[in-house]
Amino acid sequence: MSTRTAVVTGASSGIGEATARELAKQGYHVYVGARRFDRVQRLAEDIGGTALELDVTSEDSVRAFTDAVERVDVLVNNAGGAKGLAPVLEADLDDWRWMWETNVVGTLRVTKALLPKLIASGDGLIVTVTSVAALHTYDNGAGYTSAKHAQGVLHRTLRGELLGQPVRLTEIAPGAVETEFSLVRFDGDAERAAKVYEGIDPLYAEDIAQIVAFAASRPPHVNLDTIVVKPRDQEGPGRFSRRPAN
Ligand code: NJP
Repeated sequence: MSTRTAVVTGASSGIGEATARELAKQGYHVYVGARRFDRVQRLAEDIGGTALELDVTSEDSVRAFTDAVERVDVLVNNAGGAKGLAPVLEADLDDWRWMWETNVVGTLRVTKALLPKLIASGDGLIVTVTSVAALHTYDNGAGYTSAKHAQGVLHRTLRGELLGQPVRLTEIAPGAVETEFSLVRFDGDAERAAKVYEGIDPLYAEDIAQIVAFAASRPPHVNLDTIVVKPRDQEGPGRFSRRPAN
């Protein structure tokens, strides 16, 4: 049997990088894409995969990336993130555009381009990393929550549209995972980013990667539809139990 192949978008850090490592451990040849090519190149060397530059907001970049992938059994739509935390009254339109272009249209571009190959694989799987922000709203978060809701709707719509095709769809909606996510959200402000995880035991990228690998290792007739995963210390997007600072 030929080697099963996975594609992980946004594999230069966090959940994407950990997922690529986990799938490689399961025997997949993994195509890893992100804008920071040096990082995905190092990762690909480590796991015996293939690194490709990928900007999901660019039509040309997605075309070059998806053309280079000959076969795909598992697609992990992971590239994404948040920019800013502002009430609607003060919304930064560029931040909103970034979030919608990356999380929503980016997922659409990559999925649309790889769908024929996923179907042709005979047992395809699309994993989309959305968020608890795809299921709930929170104050000052509408740019991100609306984008993640839309990304979730895109993914869930495909579940119906692909009925009868040999493709499974799994949405993973995580709560707080300690990655570069908050650093990106707060424009490189490390102190502010660290506060998000202060006094809690957050999830780590590996926790999500193991869930992706579990979904991928189910037999073809088993579709894990939606997996919501949060730290024990988190009840909802903005509701945490925090240990007091020393
Ligand atoms: O964050 P981070 P996570 N084209 O910042 C890539 C969701 N999530 O691992 O291009 C291609 O470490 C970026 O690569 P680069 C979240 O919304 C997280 O936590 O080199 N790739 C990097 O590899 C996201 O969908 C939390 O900058 C692009 C990766 O995305 C997913 O989990 C909670 C790109 C981001 O890695 C992974 O995020 C939650 C582009 N245009 C949902 N733009 C959480 N961490 O708490 C960015 O509910 N990337």
